[in-house]
Amino acid sequence: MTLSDTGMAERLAFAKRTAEMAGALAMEYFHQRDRLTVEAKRNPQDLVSEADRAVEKLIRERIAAAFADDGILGEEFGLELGVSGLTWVIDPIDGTSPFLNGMPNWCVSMGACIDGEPVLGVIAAPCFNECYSALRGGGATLNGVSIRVTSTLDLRTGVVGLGSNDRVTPAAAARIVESLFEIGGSFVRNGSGALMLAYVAAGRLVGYAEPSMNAWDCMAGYCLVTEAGGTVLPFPQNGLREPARVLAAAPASYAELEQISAVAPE
Ligand code: LIP
Repeated sequence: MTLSDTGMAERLAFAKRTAEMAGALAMEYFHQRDRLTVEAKRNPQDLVSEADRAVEKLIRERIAAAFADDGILGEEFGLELGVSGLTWVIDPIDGTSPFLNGMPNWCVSMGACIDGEPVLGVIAAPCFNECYSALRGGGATLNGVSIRVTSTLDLRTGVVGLGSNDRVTPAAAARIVESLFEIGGSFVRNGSGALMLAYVAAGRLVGYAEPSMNAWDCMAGYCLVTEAGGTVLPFPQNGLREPARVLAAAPASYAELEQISAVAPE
């Protein structure tokens, strides 16, 4: 299944505008965090507030008005099937924990898939005035300027992004860190997998690894990394419903990072 180049170009322009609007709404909530009602989902580290729901509602309403035949999968309101062959994959606020704790490392992530393959990615980070975007076959940009994965740094000279959650045993997560340290590597975990994938695409991180991640956290970032010349571990063709292992890196570092991060989630 494919959509016309025009159709995809229209969706990219729409996604950039929508992510900008969604980011502005999220910022309003960000500046009023003390008034939010925060709920725990799977555990006390897996949080949600009305900010997440309101931002996803805005995005879904705009998609329904502009591309009524497209499907939508969002973190907070689930899956609505479409008939166009394209499904939007949305995380309204990726990095909910940093967001609720007053830190700037969060983003709005809008991906789109055709037959389970990421074909569009827009990640807006309002606190940094940055918007990453990519269309399959069209390259990746940061605020309109072309970006590429690093061709100079590796696992020993650069920094790796890591993610983890309760679906991964503490021992497994620690083993990844231990293996990275054993080769003289270094890592960051900023709480937003989508934003760290965008940093891989921009050459700021050498790679990103997370043993179990949801589709809405990674599909936009996967499109960005691929279009920036990086390598990604394909997300399973399971309808995007179940979490899966996520791995993305500059090509020269991918195999070694795959080996270092190969742990089984719970
Ligand atoms: C987050 C992901 C991150 C993961 C966190 C959390 P959220 O998404 O971006 O990779 O490690 O546990 O799931 O919940 O902030 O949208």
